Amino acid sequence: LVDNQSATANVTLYGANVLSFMPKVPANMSDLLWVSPAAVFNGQKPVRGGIPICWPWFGKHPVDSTLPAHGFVRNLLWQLDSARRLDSGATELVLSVESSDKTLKIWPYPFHLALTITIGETLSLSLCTTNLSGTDMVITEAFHSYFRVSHANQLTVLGLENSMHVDTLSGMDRCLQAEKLFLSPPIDSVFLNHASEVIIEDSEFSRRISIAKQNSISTVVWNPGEDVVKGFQDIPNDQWHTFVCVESGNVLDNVVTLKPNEKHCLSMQLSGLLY
Ligand code: TA6
Repeated sequence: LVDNQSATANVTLYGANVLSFMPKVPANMSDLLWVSPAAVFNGQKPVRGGIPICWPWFGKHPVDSTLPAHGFVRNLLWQLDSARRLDSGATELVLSVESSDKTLKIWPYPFHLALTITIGETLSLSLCTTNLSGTDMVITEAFHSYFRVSHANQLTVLGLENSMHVDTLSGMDRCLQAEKLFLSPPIDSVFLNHASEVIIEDSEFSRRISIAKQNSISTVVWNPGEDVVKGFQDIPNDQWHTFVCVESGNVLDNVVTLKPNEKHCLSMQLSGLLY
């Protein structure tokens, strides 16, 4: 648990998941992040909520369906390399995980992966991949962020305009996302070639959540809706509307290729504004 002058936050080393972020300014800003009341914390299954790290692939493994969805680092215990207070008063945590015999069996590439979390008036995450193999490394990745909202079908998502929309619920055809997005779950949409800030506008909470990002050209918007949620043991059926996932990463066509010894950092900044 981190509690400084700007915010409180809760981070678990299992999957390097930021489970909670509550800025202290403006006062009474409720948690920006959502964790399911039925989340499992047994170290056997990723916690349903917070900001799960999808790496080194997003979604189903492209070839081997027996491999876990969204890669394998959200199922690993990460190590805490450092925790320090910055001059700004923010708290900086560095967590990391490296390839091992276990990971090399799943994915034959030596790697180092570090997550730098900066907890201040905004929450910043930077996921840095270093390719320790002697060949090119191709990854997809995402911060699979769960945001707490008033009602998932009363939200507007701004900033996706002019990106390429892939509605994974109705096939994989691509069309231009011309307008801002009015959510009506179920939704499982990928926005490709999208690099800009996204705003979740939640009028009932009078809150805008800003999601800014760097080195990311994909955004995914997901909410299962009242039927599909029944297939998730760790989401109560009557809670489907209390969250939306807006995921910042590089997915589907937007793969990242790292040369040997190359380092790539996916970064994101979250902040809440009351209006
Ligand atoms: O981000 C969208 C998605 O890929 C959905 O298709 C759904 O599977 C969701 O992620 C949750 O995946 P998980 O493996 O965390 O249950």
